[in-house]
Amino acid sequence: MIRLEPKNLSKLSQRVKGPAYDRALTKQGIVHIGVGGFHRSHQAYIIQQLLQQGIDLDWAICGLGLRKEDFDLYKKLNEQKGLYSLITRHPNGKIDTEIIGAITAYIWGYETPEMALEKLANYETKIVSLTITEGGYNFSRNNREFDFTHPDVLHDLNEGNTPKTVFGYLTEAARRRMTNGIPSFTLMSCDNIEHNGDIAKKMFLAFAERKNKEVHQWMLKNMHFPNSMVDRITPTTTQEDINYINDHHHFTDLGPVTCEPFIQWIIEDKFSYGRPSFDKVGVQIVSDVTPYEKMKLRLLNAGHSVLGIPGALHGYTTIHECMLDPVFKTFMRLFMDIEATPTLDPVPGIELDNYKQTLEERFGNINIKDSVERICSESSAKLPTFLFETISENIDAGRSISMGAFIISCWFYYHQRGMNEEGKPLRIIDQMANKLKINSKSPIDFISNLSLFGKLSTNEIFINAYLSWTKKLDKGSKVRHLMIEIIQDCSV
Ligand code: CS2
Repeated sequence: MIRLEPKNLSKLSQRVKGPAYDRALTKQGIVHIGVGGFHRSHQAYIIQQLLQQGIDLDWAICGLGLRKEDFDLYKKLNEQKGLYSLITRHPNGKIDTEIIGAITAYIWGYETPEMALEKLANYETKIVSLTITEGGYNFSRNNREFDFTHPDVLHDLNEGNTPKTVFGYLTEAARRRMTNGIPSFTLMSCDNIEHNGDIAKKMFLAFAERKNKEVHQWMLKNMHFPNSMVDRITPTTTQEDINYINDHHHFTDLGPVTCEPFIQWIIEDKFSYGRPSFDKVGVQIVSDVTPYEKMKLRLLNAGHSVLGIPGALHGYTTIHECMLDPVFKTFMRLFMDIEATPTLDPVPGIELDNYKQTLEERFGNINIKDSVERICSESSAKLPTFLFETISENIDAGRSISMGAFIISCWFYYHQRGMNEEGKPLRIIDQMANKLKINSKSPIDFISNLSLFGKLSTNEIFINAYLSWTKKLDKGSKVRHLMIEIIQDCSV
């Protein structure tokens, strides 16, 4: 079987769409930290569309992994010299496959830190982009301040230590650029956090200020941090995806990515050292991204959790399976209409009803098989952004929080029981899993963690609503049954 690698590209081009540009002529203007499925279905795909037009050849991507766990992808991508297939699965069963060549190198900084630093400090690097996950910004939920107690952060603050964290790496890279008179790169966060650019700015500057005052001043003056809203549902790659490439296109790809057809990227025009012609490939450039990101986080991302957490307890394994159940579908829509939408600001050019309708269609895409396991993973980092703010604002405005509180009570049982209602164990993937398990002795203990639940942990209205559901679940009520109860209450 022919393998996916540069020397086979011309042969493969008869079977499947691929890079029509000469990869050797490109320069790596972007270094991306946190290459995963999402980066590869979103940013790398967009960059490929630019390169295909023969423009912006200076903006190819060098992937950078700083964690031990990045080894697996490093190995796969290095064997294929950054090439991989993107499999886009449409709701009607149509499948498009495209070989993406926009990632032209990958550095595993965990093993070769100096190589990573050199790349970050290189004058050709003009943008450093990030998908380091919601939890990667190292701030406390409670006051949104940088957490200086993290052992790796303490390690990185020590003079002369080789960095371990993204904060250590980027501050050292900034120091080298400052010393060598090289302009600052733009730090472009592509994570699902409200004001992701502002948060990145606050956290990276907080670290730099402690590490080196001069570098901190230089970053403050020269480094820009655009806010952005990024969107494309990208399930975890499965063996089925690997087999699909084998069976249908007759070549071997060690790391394909599957995604939905929908793609959106809205970004503020705040760049330190130039940017690709994003507008030529459908990226929207705006002066303020706030209303868009709030809409996406509180409808799409929260909608996912609202389906996924009770879905996992009920025994569903994918999001589309939840959507096929009228109870889950109606519940999710009611949550969006009654609890999420009132917290949103007007969104220029977007009709919210249409947006929500599109979300229902996207969630219902039967072909992408997005697992509830992926949706529930790292909920301790996701829910504070996707859901807690909505609940707090509704409390302040005297509005209903019934559905939001119900989801948190399901989340409590998810950790306490560790199994679904059919008695099947759940695979819980969360950095805080142990802590949450220990805290799940009682519903009150569960929400007592101030740095996670913030002001909700002491809010009487929230506690009462949340306990009213945990009591019912405790007495044996089934999740789906309670969802029906809530739906009926809403229609009275
Ligand atoms: C999901 C997101 O992680 C999650 O819980 O909601 O990964 C979502 O699929 C993406 O943000 C879509 O753009």
